[in-house]
Amino acid sequence: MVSENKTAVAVVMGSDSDMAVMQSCVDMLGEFGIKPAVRIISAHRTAQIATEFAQNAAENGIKVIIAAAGMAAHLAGALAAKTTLPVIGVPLISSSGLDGVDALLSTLQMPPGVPVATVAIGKAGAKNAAVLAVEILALSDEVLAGKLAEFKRGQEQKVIEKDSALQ
Ligand code: RP5
Repeated sequence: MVSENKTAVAVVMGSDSDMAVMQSCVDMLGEFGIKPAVRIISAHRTAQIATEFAQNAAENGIKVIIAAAGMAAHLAGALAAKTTLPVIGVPLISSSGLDGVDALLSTLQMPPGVPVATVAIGKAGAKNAAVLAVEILALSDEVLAGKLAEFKRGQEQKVIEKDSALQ
């Protein structure tokens, strides 16, 4: 069962400066009982380690890789180049002054044949990366599928309650 595999998801980020945002991804995975492997690996500063991580990920039990970076955000693409696992890219806002659009395009604009499933910039994207990873894993995990359905129902209920409070 995937839900019993504590390392089914890897959350990789380019720098420790990305952790503040990516903690929300880790927390969201935690809501589904998933404790990810969390790594700081840079596509540029530790390129060899990035390659080795991606090459060995499947063998190490990883099913989905979430990769987050800012600036020239090549991490998700660099990992996707070296694995057949699904890679979810999270573009982050950095000190570049470009509001994360630099990272968005760097993550998103992959050549045909090497996809990176790119989510929104920043914290919203970090949370959605976790939900998307759960959705992928839930395809072959009934327990996780149940938790996912419950999560979606809870989300719906919250909006309904907020709407009712306004009436
Ligand atoms: C990227 O460069 C990292 O993902 C981070 O978002 C950005 C800046 O890194 P630091 O200079 O803060 O380490 O590779």
